[in-house]
Amino acid sequence: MIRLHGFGAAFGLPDPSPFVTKVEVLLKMAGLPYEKVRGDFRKAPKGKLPMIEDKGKLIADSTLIRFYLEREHGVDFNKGVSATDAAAAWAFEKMCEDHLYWIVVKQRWLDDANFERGPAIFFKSIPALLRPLIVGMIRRKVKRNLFGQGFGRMSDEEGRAILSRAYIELAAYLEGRAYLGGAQPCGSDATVFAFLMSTLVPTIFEGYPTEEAKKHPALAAYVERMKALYYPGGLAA
Ligand SMILES: N[C@@H](CCC(=O)N[C@@H](CS)C(=O)NCC(=O)O)C(=O)O
Repeated sequence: MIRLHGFGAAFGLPDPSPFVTKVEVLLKMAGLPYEKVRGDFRKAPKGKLPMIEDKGKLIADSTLIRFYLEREHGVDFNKGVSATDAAAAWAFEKMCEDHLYWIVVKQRWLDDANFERGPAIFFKSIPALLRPLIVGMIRRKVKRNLFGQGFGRMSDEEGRAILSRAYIELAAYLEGRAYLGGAQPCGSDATVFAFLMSTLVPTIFEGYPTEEAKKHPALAAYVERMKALYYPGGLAA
């Protein structure tokens, strides 16, 4: 059975990492049996999660995992989807991974109040005396990554302008279609669903990523449709 290495349910989400949830939904779409295990990103081939273990191999990176499932398990995530729809869906997927993701990281990790309400729980097992040191080190690393990526150099106003356009275009695209794939979900729906949930589901985080997402009922309706299909028993299931 495939083992999906993630961080474990948190913030009302199946996993705090949308990349892990993306892979979980891909596995559900493929109908492949899997079990979720608590991973250690320091032991992962690319130093990040998700990764999967299958047939004695470790495969890292959510997109490479998708390619692996297509190649090794013969899954066609775009079955019945037109080439034009698949192309647009792929572009939206990468918009979520390269824009939305980093903005959410900034919201959760750099804002002190959000950090205390959220990611701080990941460090609770560290002895109290050491904790501030480790927390400070990791938050500085996240800040450096955000600076390198670019959103770390932007004001909230600038980040909001870019994110709000992403939501406007996505909501417009979803107008009149149930899924990115059309009448049925395609592989990229796993991604867009996971990333939209990261702003729409947790109730503990404040800031513009959540405020902007809530302006578009089409996005919330889309998340509900996907939830009903892939998490009918609730997000922890
Ligand atoms: N491109 C990777 C991104 C995965 C990723 O960024 N994972 C984060 C959690 S959301 C991580 O493990 N970060 C640990 C680190 O950067 O040290 C994918 O698609 O799987």
